[in-house]
Amino acid sequence: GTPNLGAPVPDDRNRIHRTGGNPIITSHFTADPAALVHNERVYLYTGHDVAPDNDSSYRMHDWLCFSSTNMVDWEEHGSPLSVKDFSWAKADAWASQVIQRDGKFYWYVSVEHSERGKAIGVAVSDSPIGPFKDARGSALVSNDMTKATDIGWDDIDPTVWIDDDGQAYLFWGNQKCYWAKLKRSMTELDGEIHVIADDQVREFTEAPWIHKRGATYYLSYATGFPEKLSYSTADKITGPWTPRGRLAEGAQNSNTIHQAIITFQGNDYLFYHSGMNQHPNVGGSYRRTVCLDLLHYNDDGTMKRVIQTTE
Ligand code: FUB
Repeated sequence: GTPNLGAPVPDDRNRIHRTGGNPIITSHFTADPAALVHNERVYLYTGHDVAPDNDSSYRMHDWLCFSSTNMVDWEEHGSPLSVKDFSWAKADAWASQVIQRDGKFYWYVSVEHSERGKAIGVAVSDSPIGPFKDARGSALVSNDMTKATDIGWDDIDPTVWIDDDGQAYLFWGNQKCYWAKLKRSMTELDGEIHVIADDQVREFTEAPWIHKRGATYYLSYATGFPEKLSYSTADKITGPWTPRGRLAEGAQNSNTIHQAIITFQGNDYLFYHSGMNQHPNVGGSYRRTVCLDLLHYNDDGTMKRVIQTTE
């Protein structure tokens, strides 16, 4: 008979694919997607893997920006921000996110601090495609290396959220999920750093991402290693959070998966990265590539599991 190509499969998984095909970016190896909807356009901010094929370490010096009006065609906006733009940082353009407030765009990034391990910085621009410049001249979040209890690698993977009352929040972390309020300026923490209890974000590895649907807050994150995606929900941005299980299995050929979730023109989308090949180039855990699939909700507000599409 005739193969029933493209028909939805009758289970709770998302296999319908109307995004132009994975990977969505083939001009560079890209990782750690973050997406922003602004003026009917989706801005995609990514890390930039430049490790040679035989290298087993992250080689990441700058971030890239792309945009699309249809989720199929992606325009390149080059590299609007680099580790070099932070005088106090020395390496590792790791995961990031951009948010708009009061006509400005704030780009929160993970970097290696010159003296204090992994740290979070923030850059600012009048435009979503830059140019961006360091908004502080110092780290927004970093370790105090004089304290024996400080962990050198946990201040990574910022995600930022502005709640309905205008209060902004920063979530981040590795192994532990932290959050703090941000001042209206968006460039200073406001008050103490909180740690989400382990049983509220089970097996949390890294890569928190906040989104809201209706009255429900969703905190998605990478779990285990090699990473899968899981999520928790809450009635308030400050928690408590209830684990809701798996959002996606691991990404093809990559230890990490780092996701971002947006709604655009009535559809919900999951961005993540995989290690799939970009013919003729070989992909992998240090040569990743941003992918995109549709995301669907069940009637009770839980998210259907997303299966990576590979073509
Ligand atoms: O890309 C470097 C690091 O790997 C990110 O900060 C993590 O989320 C993981 O993807």
